[in-house]
Amino acid sequence: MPNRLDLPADFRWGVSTAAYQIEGAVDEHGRGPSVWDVFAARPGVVRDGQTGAVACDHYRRYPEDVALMRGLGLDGYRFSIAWPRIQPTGAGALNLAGLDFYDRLVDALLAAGITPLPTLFHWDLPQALEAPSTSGSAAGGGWLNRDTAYRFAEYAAVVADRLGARIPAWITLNEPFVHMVYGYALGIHAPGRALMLDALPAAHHQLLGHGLAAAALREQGLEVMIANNLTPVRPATDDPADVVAATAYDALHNRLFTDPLVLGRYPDLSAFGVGPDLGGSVLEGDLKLIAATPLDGLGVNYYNPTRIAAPTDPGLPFTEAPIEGVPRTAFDWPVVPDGLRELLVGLRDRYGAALPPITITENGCSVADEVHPDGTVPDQPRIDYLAAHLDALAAAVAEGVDVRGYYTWSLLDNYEWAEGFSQRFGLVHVDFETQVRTPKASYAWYRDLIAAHRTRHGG
Ligand code: IFM
Repeated sequence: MPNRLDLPADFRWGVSTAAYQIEGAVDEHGRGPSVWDVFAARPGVVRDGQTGAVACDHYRRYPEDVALMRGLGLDGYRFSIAWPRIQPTGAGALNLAGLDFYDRLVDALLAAGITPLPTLFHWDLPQALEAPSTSGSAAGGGWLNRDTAYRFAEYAAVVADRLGARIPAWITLNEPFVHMVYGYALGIHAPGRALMLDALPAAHHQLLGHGLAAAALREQGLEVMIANNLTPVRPATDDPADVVAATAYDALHNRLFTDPLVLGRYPDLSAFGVGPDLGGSVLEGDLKLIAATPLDGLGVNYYNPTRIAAPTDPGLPFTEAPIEGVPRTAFDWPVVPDGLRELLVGLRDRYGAALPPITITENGCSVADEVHPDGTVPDQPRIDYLAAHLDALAAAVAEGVDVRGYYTWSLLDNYEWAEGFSQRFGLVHVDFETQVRTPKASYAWYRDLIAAHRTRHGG
């Protein structure tokens, strides 16, 4: 059986974070409000009313965090750029102080020998694009509004213009599926809209934004990626009704966000009563535009498989069924490492030669970590999780899937959206009162793995 040390010699090791989850400093140096600032301030929507106003204070403490990354021996660091730091109202005038922060961060990373891998949008939309009435902006409705896709491309172009010479590859969007479902269909995340299937235009407009931004990035000679949250979908039983439900769910979760990029078309969503124009949002030429700039890499965020059964009520064509008999994370997510192999091999089988090279842009688990009196954080469940997933990844590579790198989620414990600070995903423990960083046992394990992999390949 191949294992993680068998991953290819040029395999790239990294960690991932996102702006609102770590930066804090939400009012600093001209940053405008984001939908998350406004949403998290609403009573009852986030556990214990917590917000990302301070988070890990990374905006000020980034030199210490880059030093931690250097200690790991990373090849790459995936972070996100906060759009409201660059364009406080989501359009027009640039906030140079905001750009300067990422300029300094990029310099620090390069000095540490770490390649920056920025994500342009990880859910912190400028609030002005959501609610024009409060901001005077021309647009509104966030990603429900087609105009947001064009604003996004403008923002991508200006950021790339400033930073592109030092950063070869760029990720446009993070997890457009999760953003659509949690933000627009269920209202669990910002901007808190609960539109159910009427949220579908937010899927199309994000993908349109990707296509427009991808063209702008490519014009500057840059490589383009997207980070999709993908899941292998397993029917609960082999009953045909469960299989049909699983096919419908797979179309919504996986194919809706990958088929248009790779195949230039949307999947069949008729099981949802939705036509090919996704609620009237798809206009002539859009799909061509979305696929026009081929992806240089597909980012895959994997956490767990999904088990699907026939619907129990008429609202949706599926029901989610529990996955039993496996370990669970602190978040109660099932731990199924082989699901990663299954997902990757399934993508290769589905898209064949059209599948771009893959990078795992997120994978990790939350553990109820505590700093022990001797200063250690013994997070063995995380080590077990990472080791098993990397072995599953090596198995997929041995089966011929082209996977170029692995970025674990996350460097630091951070703000886990509606769960506040209750879910710790970091290799490094953060005391959110004092901001003291304490590397966990998994930090040393990951550092040693990266070193052992290099030694194995003569590096
Ligand atoms: O913290 C999130 C991240 O922002 C997006 N992907 C999943 C992570 C864990 O829930």
